[in-house]
Amino acid sequence: MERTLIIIKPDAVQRALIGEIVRRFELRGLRIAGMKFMQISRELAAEHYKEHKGKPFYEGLLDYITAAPVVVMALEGTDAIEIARSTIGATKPIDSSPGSIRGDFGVEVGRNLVHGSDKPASAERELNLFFSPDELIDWSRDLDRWVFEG
Ligand code: D4T
Repeated sequence: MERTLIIIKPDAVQRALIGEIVRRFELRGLRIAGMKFMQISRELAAEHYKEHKGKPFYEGLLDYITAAPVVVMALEGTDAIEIARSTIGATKPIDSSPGSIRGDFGVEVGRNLVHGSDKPASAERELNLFFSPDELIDWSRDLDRWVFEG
């Protein structure tokens, strides 16, 4: 089982897409381990996106992610990181397949609706940034044996 951090970004929240996006991850089979509605501070945004510091889009990225509330989710499941990223679609909506969230609802890279961790080390770092241990719940669903083989 792997965990990943998902952010339903300000554009998706403003466009009333929270339910649609949560629905897609739920129907894919990933299990929610944590979820909250929050406003990201400039400091937290800078920490989250520190690998992009100095890039031309960095300040705009911080403006965007702090512009309105977001929903953060911890999702878990077999290969949850890659599974979530395929449901989200490619970084640039123009490259995203129809059927993915960005491919169905996105146009511009700077308004790409959802974030998903890109590898296990990032997932661990990002989950620690956005959730305290007591906000993440260990539980199982009755349907898990119909989604996960193990
Ligand atoms: P996030 O991190 O938002 O889920 O996006 P990705 O994981 O898919 O992509 P990323 O880390 O490479 O980019 C982070 C963030 O920066 C924005 N961005 C990126 C941008 O505005 N212009 C650009 O040219 C690039 C490469 C979009 C996502």
